[in-house]
Amino acid sequence: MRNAGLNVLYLSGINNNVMKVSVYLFLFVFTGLNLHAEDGHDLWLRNKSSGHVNVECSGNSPTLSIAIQELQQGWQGADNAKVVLIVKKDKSIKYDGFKISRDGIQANTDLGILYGVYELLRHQQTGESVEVMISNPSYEVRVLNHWDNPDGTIERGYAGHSIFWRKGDSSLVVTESDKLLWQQYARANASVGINGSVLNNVNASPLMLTKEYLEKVKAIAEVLRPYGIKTYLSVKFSSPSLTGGLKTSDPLDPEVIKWWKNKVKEIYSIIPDFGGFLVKASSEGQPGPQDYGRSHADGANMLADALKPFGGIVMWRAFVYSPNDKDRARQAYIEFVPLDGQFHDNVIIQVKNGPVDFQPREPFSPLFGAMKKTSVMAELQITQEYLGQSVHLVFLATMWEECLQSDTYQEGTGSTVARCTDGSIYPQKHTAIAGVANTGLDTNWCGHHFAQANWYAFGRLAWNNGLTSEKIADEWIKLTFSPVTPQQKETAGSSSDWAEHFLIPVKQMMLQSREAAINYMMPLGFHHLFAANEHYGPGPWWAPKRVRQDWTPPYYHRADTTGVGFDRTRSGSDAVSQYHEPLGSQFNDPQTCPEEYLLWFHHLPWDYKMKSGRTLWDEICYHYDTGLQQVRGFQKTWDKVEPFVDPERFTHVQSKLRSQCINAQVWKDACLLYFQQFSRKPIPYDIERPVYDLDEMIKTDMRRL
Ligand code: GCW
Repeated sequence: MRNAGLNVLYLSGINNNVMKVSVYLFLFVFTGLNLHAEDGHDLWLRNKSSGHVNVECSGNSPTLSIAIQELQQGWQGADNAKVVLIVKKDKSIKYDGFKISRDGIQANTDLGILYGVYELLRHQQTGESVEVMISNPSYEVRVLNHWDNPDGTIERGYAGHSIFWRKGDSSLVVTESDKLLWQQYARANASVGINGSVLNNVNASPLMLTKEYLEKVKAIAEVLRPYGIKTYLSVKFSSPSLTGGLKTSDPLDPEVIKWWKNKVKEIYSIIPDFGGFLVKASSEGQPGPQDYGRSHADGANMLADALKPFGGIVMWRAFVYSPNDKDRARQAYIEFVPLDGQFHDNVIIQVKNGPVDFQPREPFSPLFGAMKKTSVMAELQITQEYLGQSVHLVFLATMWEECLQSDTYQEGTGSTVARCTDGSIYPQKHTAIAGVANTGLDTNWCGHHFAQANWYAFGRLAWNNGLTSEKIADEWIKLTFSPVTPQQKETAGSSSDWAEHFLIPVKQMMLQSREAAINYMMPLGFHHLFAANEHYGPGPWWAPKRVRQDWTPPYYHRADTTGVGFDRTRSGSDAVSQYHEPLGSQFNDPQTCPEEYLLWFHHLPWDYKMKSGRTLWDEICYHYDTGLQQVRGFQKTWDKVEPFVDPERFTHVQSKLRSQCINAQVWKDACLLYFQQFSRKPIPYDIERPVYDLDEMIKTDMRRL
């Protein structure tokens, strides 16, 4: 009743398109209760079959059984159609790719068949015609990185505790409900082509390599295996001395080498298809080879050699920076480029998309394309650490598309980040891509229903790095929100009605959402303006004395009365020179530097003339205000689509958007009032005035410490 009451009240407030609304109102009041509540747990896999399918499959394996079951449960093609599944080698099919023909699906592997089934069902369920096609993955390894700790907490997790780990007496017990959840997780991943999971935080606990924990990893691996998901672990580099009783963890010490070899052997004896290690070493206080005077290559190669006989890989992170260099953004390049050619062929260097740290917008990391004799993979962040966490609606595919399609020029025009990492340009033995997961124990997995779209998008881009965000959003909305029950279908009307009133506006909202977040948080190349270590609210002022300077916003924005921005030009930190020409010169000159990166590369006076003819200060003000207005627009869009969404998901998203709007206002007010102290100029008078008080905001943030 409560929902029906709410709906009536709410709908009566809509005043345009009166006829249509009254029809919806009628349907909604009397059938609205039947728009059955959805809690989001089914993700994009809500669609059920609408007819019978006859599946013919010569092989027999757990993966093929899943493929057959999926076809039967999700079939929406012609009733009684026949589908043949054939595992047969074909040179045009790569890795676990597949071929869909009129008769069915062919692949080199059982897993390829399963992927083909998901593709076929996706086409049916999104209304895309099913054509004869070959689909090969862009990357061999498509892996989620879980920053999950053994006690069940998740670093930068915003959707509840870990689905793998928990604290307390039952921490290592595996229950039936654990297994069910892991199976649902594996299915969701497989449905978008993800084939690996690193089960623990890169800030790794050495516990993870102990016998007890490895037994639990084994249990997880058994559930994930039929879905083609390999398990990987993050390892602490000092494990030999921390848990192995050795005096050192020096990678060149024979005892240390032996310890790792034995450990790896033990792992493969219980998890025969184990994928390998992910390593954060000599980074943010984590131990690493540099503690022993050794290089990243020494450390990575030692682990890689231990894994080699079993086919395992090392994903070695390049997220390194020390407070001593003049510019954090330059350091990974300085440390890693000289090591190019020294890494063994089962090492992949894992590089965050930008040179600093998953900011709302960064130029691509200059390491992409610069390491020509080393496998390099991109690390994207699905969890929204710096993008509103699980409160803000931000569709990240546009950001990842921007990065993957950035031209590095390293081997001539068209050397995009995608092509520099997927083996099209450099002869990499292994190709891979990683996404830092946003999943947790929340019923809807991701904390925000729209955050599911980011998990989905990562998988789709990992499979096909040329997909557009528009296509991904389109698919996801159709799979996640299309009417499934007869009542929902009736409410939605014809499919073109649904497209006009739901699909198109919601898609537009998603596609604009990241730019909106940039506008109200950090437009024009601003970065790292966050308060404290939470990385949620604004704190351009935040600089406690005890905190390293390169962890505080003033280090990045450098505002003073003469201007604002980080000078990374040739006369500044010279980070521009890490980019291949013509980019280096283009970024170096404020006239040719794209305005979205302006304050990333330049310190400019407040009255610097922008392309719009406005001063820099005015332009900053308009961007912040535009961001806020965009969020208000999203609220309107969402309110208007209420008749098409089940009440549970509708109210959940509506309430998140309200919080997002409040937070966007805080961002705008905090940044404008703070920077105004330096610009000493008025906020343009046609912009709505701030509503929060700067001193109050500063005090609140300080209290959050
Ligand atoms: O962005 C920073 C995060 C840390 C994270 C680190 C990393 C896992 O704030 O929480 O640690 O990056 O990527 O290693």
